[in-house]
Amino acid sequence: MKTPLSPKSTSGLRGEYAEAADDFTVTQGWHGYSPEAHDRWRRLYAAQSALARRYAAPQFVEGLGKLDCADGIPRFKDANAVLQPATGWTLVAVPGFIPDAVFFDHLAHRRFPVTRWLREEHELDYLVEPDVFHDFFGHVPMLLDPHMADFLEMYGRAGEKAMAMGALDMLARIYWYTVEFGLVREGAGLKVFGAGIVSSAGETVYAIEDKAVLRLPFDPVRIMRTAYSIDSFQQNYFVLDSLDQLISGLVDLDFGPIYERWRHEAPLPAGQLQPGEQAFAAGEQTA
Ligand code: HBI
Ligand code: FE
Repeated sequence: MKTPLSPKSTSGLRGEYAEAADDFTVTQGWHGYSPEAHDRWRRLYAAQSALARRYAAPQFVEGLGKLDCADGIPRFKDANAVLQPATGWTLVAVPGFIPDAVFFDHLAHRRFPVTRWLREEHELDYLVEPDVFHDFFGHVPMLLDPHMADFLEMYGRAGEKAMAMGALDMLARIYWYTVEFGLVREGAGLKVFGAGIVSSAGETVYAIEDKAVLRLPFDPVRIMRTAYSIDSFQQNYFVLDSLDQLISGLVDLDFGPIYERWRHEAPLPAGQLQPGEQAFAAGEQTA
């Protein structure tokens, strides 16, 4: 089940699953990061934190500040000392992607899997797999927000039923269009909070400023029916009224009948306005 070894690097044992425990956790191995890797983190942090101050939700910016991680690849242990008293979450180190059922089980128990290795110099803006910059910089600040904290546990708990009903794709789209690529309304403007956006320089600007990309109001059933791409900027985003909607918009939803109704239908293509829908304009900046 565990994938074979790939060449080791000094950026944190990329793809090294051999030593993982049954729940796919590993030790972070913080002392194994090279000075070059820490320097790469510092440059990624400087660029993305500057963009975040302008384009990201205040909850993200505030959470990032509390993590105090500008100066190099952070120790997960130090982050846990901040997270645990705040929202009860614990970071666990993993070698990369882990099986769906294992991922859901960690989330259901408020453990967030963080990939331990850092991207290489030639893949600075975006990579398809999660690395420590995406997982830590992108996700951990929002784990300090009580709505995201509760929502991720709910998502983890929902996994088993979705898998049993053959509707994992539908549930995964909720995660994709919120946790990874979510936007939220903030005053007169729009802000980003999804980890896939805030960890990418190009997509942070694009998601807010592009004149043509579709920004649709948050609608869980619409989201569960909408395809996405993993290797290009998104063709549509969904906009929350506030982060509270992660809870209020989903707790009362009866997923069983929704899965039943749509799980065998082809998803709606990304980037297409459906009849009767209205999109948001590009977000004017609220300075
Ligand atoms: N593993 N490390 C890691 N990170 C993810 O985001 C992740 C995963 N395994 C499965 C998974 N995501 C998704 O396919 C589920 O959310 C459905
Ligand atoms: Fe992610």
